[in-house]
Amino acid sequence: MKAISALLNSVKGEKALILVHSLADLDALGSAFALQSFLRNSSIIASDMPTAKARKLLKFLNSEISVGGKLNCDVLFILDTNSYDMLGELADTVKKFKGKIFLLDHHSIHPDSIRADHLLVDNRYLSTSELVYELLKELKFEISEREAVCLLCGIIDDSANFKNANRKTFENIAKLLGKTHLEYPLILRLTEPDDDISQRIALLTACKRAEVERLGNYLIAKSIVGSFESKAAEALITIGADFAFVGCNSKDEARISARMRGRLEKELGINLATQVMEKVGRTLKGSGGGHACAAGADGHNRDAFEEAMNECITLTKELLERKANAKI
Ligand SMILES: [Mn+2]
Repeated sequence: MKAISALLNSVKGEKALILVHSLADLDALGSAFALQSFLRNSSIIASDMPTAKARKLLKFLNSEISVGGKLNCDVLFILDTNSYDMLGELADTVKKFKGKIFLLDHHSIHPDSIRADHLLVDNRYLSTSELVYELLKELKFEISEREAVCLLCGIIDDSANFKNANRKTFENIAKLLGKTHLEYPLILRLTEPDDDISQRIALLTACKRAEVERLGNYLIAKSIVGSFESKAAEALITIGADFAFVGCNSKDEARISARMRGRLEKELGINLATQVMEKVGRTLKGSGGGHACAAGADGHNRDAFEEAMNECITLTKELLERKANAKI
């Protein structure tokens, strides 16, 4: 942290671009706007449009980001991902980029990790926003109300409304709330998607189609939707599944979103990203990764979709059985 903050200080006047991942979420955009306030000569870029929730933040800020184009800068900051796959159409441009690259992220290091000159990748952080906030505190940089709201949105969203938060997160949230006159419910509303009927239909369809297997006291659910697979996987966990795998075999690629009930990471020592979805990503001839409790895989091998869905269940059952045997 100290080393990176010193380096940040040394480049703060240079022409910089802050690149957020494809389908930028509130954490990616929130951390990007906060970092941008520190870097005097910088702007934010992405390969495609941010998610609906992130666009809501953009509207609130009355701000825009650049989509696509050249990396016309001396220093490139990549936020909230360490995988080339997540950079969308800008991945190749980043590979060819000749300037300095900083990587700031809170995901586990991806096998196809982005080459960077300076990296701060720490999966103990629940969000890149919190990591950037700690960096700015280290730099004694006073953030304004606007950036405080951005960081709050990023932290709230990536901690799943504090479900995965730790003591430090609450300390940081309290400090950030102290910098804005906006009341917490209003900020929370900023992080909530506007009512979307197609999403609600997708979630209900996921429930209707769900197949559930029981292994001891654990319930493993799988389902298929046409879109919103990650929301659907979260919904299945909310209503009772311990593990949820929701797939979407779209026109261009097959995607599977995986979720595990939060407390099981400690209880079972299972990591969905490294022990399940990385393998499933290879089956789909793409990639897989993410976090212990929230992971995903995608690839262009759409014919292997069913096999990949079954692989999710088989691998999870194997992990659970191994755990049960270890107890005996
Ligand atoms: Mn994040």
